[in-house]
Amino acid sequence: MNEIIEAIKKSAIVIKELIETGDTDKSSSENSTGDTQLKLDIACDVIIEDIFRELHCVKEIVSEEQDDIVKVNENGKFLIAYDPLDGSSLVDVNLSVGSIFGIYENDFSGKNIVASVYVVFGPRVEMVVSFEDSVKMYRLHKDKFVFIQDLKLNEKGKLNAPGSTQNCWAPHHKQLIDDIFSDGYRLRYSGGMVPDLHQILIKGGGLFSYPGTTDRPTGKLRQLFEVFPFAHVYENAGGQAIDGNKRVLEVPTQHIHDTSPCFFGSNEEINRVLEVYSQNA
Ligand code: AFP
Repeated sequence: MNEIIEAIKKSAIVIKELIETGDTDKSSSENSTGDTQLKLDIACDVIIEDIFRELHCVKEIVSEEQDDIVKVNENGKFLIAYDPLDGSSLVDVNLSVGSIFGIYENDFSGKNIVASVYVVFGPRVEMVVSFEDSVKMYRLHKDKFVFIQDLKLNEKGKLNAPGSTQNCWAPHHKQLIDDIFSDGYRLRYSGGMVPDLHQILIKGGGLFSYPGTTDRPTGKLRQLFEVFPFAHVYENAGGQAIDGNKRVLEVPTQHIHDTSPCFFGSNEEINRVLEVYSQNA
């Protein structure tokens, strides 16, 4: 695992440089989910793939930017699913973005995720590692990641990050979000999953939701590259991650690019979601 974390640190230092100086134009290609890829998405993907290909402990990798699984070492132990630059469309407006990594054993499924890592590229570069029973945050100082703190969620927070567009929400979801705001929660949503979830984690709690909607019944966020890695982080930090009705890590994956509705947060907010969704199943 150490080898993988060191490789991610190496990729983050190169990607930071690329975000600062690289081209934010669109490329002529689309990824598997039909998003037009930016030149930056493709460049970050290549950086990470090249670094992972050097690791003996890695059996297979799969990127959000690629259609298929890439085989690395037949005798490797770990499988890695990664989103090289989530929220890349925010780079041109200079908002924070991130890389996400889910580390799996045996197969790419929620029940087999064993660790996850994300890197936030904002005014500072920070890396969060969820492994065994801890969630640890590091910060890039010059060219070294320095340990800053362990992360733990409170039972209840103050922030609400509701994803997608309101005209596509189910009525019970809209009611839930309205009620949460009526109870005094503050809106904090940048449109970048990594900084939005990082903020809730650092500030101690709240709710991030990306539900199934009329235009996307199984949500937008991808299980292997986005949802499962953050579910690992949130559960390990003492919070919860659900699909509305159950732990999202129990949702089966039929295809590597499957999406799932998802809710991440501290216990009080997630219990509230469970109550509303169980009455509207
Ligand atoms: P992009 O990678 O297309 O910028 O999408 C970012 C993202 O996948 C995730 O980071 C956000 O949480 C989510 O989309 C925002 O989606 P909405 O704009 O539909 O709320």
